[in-house]
Amino acid sequence: MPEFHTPPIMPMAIRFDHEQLTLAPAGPTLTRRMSDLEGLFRDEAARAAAAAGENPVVYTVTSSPVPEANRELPQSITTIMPGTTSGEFWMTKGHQHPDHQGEIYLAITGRGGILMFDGEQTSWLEMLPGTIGYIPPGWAHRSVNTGTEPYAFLAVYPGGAGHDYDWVVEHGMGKRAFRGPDGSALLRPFAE
Ligand code: S6P
Ligand code: ZN
Repeated sequence: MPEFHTPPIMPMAIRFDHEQLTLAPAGPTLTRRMSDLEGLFRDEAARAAAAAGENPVVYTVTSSPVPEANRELPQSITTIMPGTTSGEFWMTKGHQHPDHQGEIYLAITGRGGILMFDGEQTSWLEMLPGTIGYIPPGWAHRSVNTGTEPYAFLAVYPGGAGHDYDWVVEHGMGKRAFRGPDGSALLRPFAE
C-alpha cells in the first residue's frame, strides 16, 4: 500500500437503485430550489417571482459516502424536475472544476442535455438513458432537463477537483437551452 497524505477510505460496494434513484449507503443529499438559483435564468424577474411563490424544487443531488477528497472518486445522482422559466429549461447551477479534471455522467431516466463551455466554445450533448456523457478537463458544465419527466443521471468525478460556481456566473455558459416550438431544445446565445 503506498503512503498517502490523507489515507483513502476502505473498499466498499454501493447499491445503485436506478428506479428509486438512490445510492446505498447514502451520503449527503442536497436540494436546490428556485430561491437557490438567483441570476442563472435569462428571466431573473420570473425566477424571483417563482422563488417568492411556491419556490419549487428544481433539482436534488444525492451522494454516496465516498468523500470529496483528493484521489477519491465520489458519485452522485442528480434528478432535475421538468419545467421551464419563461421558456428556458430547468437546469443545474453549473460549475467549473478549479483543478481541471474530467468527469463522466451516465443518464438513467428522462431526457436531458449537458451544456459545456470552455470560455470560448459551447458544446451540447443529448442525454438519453444509457448515454455516457464525457466532460473533459477545463469545460464548465450544466445539466438541463429537456423532457416532460424528471431527468436523472449518475455522476462520477474526481474528489479533489473542487467546484467553482462563480466562474459560471462571471463567464456564462455560451448558450442557453430553451423549449423550441416542437418541444425539443433550442440553443440560443447566452446574452441574447
Ligand atoms: C459534480 C457533478 C454533479 C453536479 C450536480 C449538480 O462534479 O458535476 O454531481 O454537482 O449535477 O450540479 P451543480 O452545478 O449544482 O453542482
Ligand atoms: Zn462537475
